[in-house]
Amino acid sequence: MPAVIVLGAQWGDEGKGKATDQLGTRADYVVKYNGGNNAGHTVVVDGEKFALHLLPGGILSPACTPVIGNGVVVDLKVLFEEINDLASRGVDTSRLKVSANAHIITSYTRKMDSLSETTLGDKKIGTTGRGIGPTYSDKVSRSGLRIQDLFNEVELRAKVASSLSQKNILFKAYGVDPFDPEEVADELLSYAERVRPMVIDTTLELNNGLDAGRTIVFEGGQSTMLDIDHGTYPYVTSSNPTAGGACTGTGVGPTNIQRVIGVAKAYVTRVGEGPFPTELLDESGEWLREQGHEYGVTTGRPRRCGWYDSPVVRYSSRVNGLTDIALTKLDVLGGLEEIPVCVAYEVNGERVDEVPAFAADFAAAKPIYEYRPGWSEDISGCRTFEELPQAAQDYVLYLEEVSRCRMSVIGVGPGREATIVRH
Ligand code: 2SA
Ligand code: GDP
Ligand code: MG
Repeated sequence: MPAVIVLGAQWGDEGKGKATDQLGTRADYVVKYNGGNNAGHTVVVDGEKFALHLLPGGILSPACTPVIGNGVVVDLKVLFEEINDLASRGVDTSRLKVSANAHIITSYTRKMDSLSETTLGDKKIGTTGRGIGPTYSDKVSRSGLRIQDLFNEVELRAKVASSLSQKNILFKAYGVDPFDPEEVADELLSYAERVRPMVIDTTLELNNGLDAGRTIVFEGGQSTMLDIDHGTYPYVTSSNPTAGGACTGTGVGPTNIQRVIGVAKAYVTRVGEGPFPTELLDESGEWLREQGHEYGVTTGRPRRCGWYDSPVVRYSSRVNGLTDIALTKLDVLGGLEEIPVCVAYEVNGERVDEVPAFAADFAAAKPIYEYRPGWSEDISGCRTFEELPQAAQDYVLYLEEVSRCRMSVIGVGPGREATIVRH
């Protein structure tokens, strides 16, 4: 495996952290290619739980080099808090590499995020409030700050002053205290010497690594349906979690990528606002939330829960060119008499088999369900497909058929070991 992408096939929190960590134990590099500390990836190693936000999954594997790629947005305060936290738990973080081209989240882009949510009112996106959107807006409008700017004080101060000359007008108009450019620059510069040894040309490092026969796992943050291009716009994040983002977010070409693994939960969750056809607003949704411990890793928000939506996973399979699906949290469904699976939608009285291209149609989509028999056994100890109860095997085979992608790995618990590998 020269290079493998691991990305979310639904609306996030499918268990990408566990999948990346597992592959990371065998890879030379784990590279984060999009997003920032909006992500929350849980990894459980020997019963010990780690919640990673900005640091790539590979940080927990001693032989792996974790890399923050150019497509990531970096909050330096959070970066060092996370490094300190892991170091205090005995994790060696010295191998971390950071792209000189990654953009920096600032105190003012964080404030823009919360201000924008407040002014949107009941049309708010439900962001994590980490400054992600405004930092990517600055990147795209060519007024962003990059990690390399930390090493040229004069330039950095000028860039901060230029950016704030416009933003402070907006802040004042909304009754927000303006930011002092010198204070903002001082804070950013206070991290410069500490981050300097980590900063390299990550694109060159990764391509040289590939030439030398090394292996890479690309770790997607958020998920396909939250993608700025392919997700449920505007209820999306501001980056490309989809497979193409792994190339643009790292500078590694698509011809190096051998497998694209979509991580999909055996049901669906979503945090934040936006359409979600199979959402359960009744006690079944409550049941899934409690059984699956569905609360945000970054914000603690309760996740919205619903049944497996196969048009969404088919869509994901298509836009990412998935070669495999890792199906997670199958164990959570134990105890149900029957399990609904969405196979198509009804939109304005008509059956629609695929995710509609028009947002208004997706917002109006009602799920059409097929019902599969459930199982009552605890499957968390199963380690082969054949050990699963027949109904659980049949459920997986059915999901495989309706999702049109092979399900190569099945998760039956949060730990590294609670995994069934089929292919
Ligand atoms: P943002 O902050 O601008 O990226 O928010 C835009 C939308 O993207 C969603 N989003 C997420 N969805 C699921 N999980 C995420 N990470 C955390 C976790 C979330 C948390 O792992 O639990 O703790 O709440 C994540 N990050 C962003 C977000 O909900 C908006 O819908
Ligand atoms: P990510 O953002 O995709 O990495 O996922 P999160 O870490 O936000 O949420 C997934 C949650 O499910 C975490 O608490 C994981 O420890 C847990 N998890 C992952 N795979 C499984 C599984 O197969 N079964 C169970 N019960 N929990 C899992
Ligand atoms: Mg998560």
